[in-house]
Amino acid sequence: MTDEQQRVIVLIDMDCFYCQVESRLDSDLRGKPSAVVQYNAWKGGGIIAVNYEARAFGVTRNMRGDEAKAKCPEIILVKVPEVRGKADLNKYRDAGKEVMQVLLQYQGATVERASVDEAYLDITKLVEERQHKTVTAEQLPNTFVGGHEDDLQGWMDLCSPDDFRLAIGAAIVEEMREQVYVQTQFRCSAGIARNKVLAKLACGIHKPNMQTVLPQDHVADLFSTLRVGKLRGLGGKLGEAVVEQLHCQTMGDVAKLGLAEIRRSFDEKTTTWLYNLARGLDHEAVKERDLPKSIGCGKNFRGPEMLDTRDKVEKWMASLATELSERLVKDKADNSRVAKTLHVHVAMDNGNHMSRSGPLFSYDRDKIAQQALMLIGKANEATDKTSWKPKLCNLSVSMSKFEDSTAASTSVQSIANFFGKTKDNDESCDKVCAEELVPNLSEYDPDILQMLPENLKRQVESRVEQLQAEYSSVVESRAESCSDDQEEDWNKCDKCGQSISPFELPEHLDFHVAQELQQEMRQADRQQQTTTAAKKTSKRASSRHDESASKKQKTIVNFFNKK
Ligand code: DCP
Ligand code: CA
Ligand code: CA
Repeated sequence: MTDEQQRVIVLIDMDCFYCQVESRLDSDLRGKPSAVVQYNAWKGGGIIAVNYEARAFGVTRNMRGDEAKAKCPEIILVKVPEVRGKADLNKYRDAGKEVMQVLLQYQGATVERASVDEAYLDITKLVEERQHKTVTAEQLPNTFVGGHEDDLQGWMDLCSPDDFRLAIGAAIVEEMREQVYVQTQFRCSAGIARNKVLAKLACGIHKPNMQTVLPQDHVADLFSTLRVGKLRGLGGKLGEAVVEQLHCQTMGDVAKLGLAEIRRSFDEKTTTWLYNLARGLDHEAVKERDLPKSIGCGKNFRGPEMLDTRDKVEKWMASLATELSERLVKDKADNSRVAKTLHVHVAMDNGNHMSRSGPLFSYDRDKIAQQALMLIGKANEATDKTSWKPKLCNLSVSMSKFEDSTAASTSVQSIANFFGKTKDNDESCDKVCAEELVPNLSEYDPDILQMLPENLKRQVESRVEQLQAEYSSVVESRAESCSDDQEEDWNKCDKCGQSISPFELPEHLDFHVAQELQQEMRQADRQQQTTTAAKKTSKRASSRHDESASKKQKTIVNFFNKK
């Protein structure tokens, strides 16, 4: 028996999460069909979360509010608040943190927060502690076992000792989910299996407020009809490549292939991973992580609202830097940590992307904006002073490389002591002092500036500038080869393939909602134009139609730039 067979891995995912957050705030929503919508300006807004009462009427995510009303007239649509023209998702993020706090109470479990509303847990140790105790079906009132849906006790009586560990795990997860409910009032579902991929898959089988155990011997059965794209890691481009290049529709099809056949289309690492995955094996560890590794925000700009002047880029950068700064300050207070590296990403209308990183030791919004603009300066090919070329269709900023903020203040202390010992203040001595005070950027804390006399302060500032220039040129060349280590466990967005921190995914998906809405608006506009053109071919008629088209265009611009 290998270690792999012994692990007990859980995925906990909140049910219709944003809806639950809203109905905890407003008791009028409880028990009634509701959905959370964004960008209410167009056809009732884009739906991003639907509660189970509304799902019973056939309402789904990605429908417009108006469509939902047609399917379910009594549905209550709750709007996501907006700040500075962007969705403000703070209350959902905070609610997600509350759930994490409950899960972190389980000593011995490794908890990995995986998105705004889900977490993986490795509860192997907890299961081992309970191994001598019995578990009966009565302790598992909300549990299903894949392949044995009708006979939980029967399965428990006959299953292998290894599978029985999953049953013990299920008893623990019943308790955890109950605690989540008691402490937060939120309901969730869970999957219990041998690895992350299977736990995630299992979690979706019985929802809401249920949990599903997936024994290894049911995998082949399940995979025989499971579409490739349904598995974690295969939802995007890789899954498409499996379908197209290996001609597999289901995971069962993939399981029929040998290593050599897979190797013809994929590199060695992917080949092994895929081969194992098709057999229900996945070795990925649950990483201890309860806080996001980066904090960031961004905005997409489409069509007429693409950024084509310096002014616009500066205006939006200032707005994003303000949001980022607010979130970083809150994060510092909540989690006693400070981020040290700034990342900027831009997407251009010619299809190119650019990412740049550099050190930044301030949460001041102006400093963030200034440094971010400096980092993307080279993306602007315009020769005049006012334009920005190529136009930008996405602008994102984030900060990462967190350090303990209590440790940072100790370093200020020791620098202050050091300074107390120096007396000389001529320039060359200041230079040496500056080098000693700031041997490298990671040891620099801007707070020391306040303690220094003017001359030395200037030397320290110029030392920092020099180091920053050196550092950003290094990071620039590294960013080109896309090897930034922090992106390792980022998710690829299914819609655009961009790497996104799991914590930013809801916000990123929100960009796509906005984008799709706009495409729809354009399409409606084109349809209207075609009909008008068909009806009236005279010159007068077509000039009137131009007028209406430009009016529509303006409302699109207003809609996306609204404050
Ligand atoms: N979300 C979003 N846009 C998306 C997907 C999700 O804004 N395209 C947000 C709203 C969801 C939350 O993230 O409430 C969690 O997403 P889930 O996919 O887990 O869906 P729900 O929790 O809403 O429903 P379920 O009960 O099916 O998990
Ligand atoms: Ca969910
Ligand atoms: Ca989820």
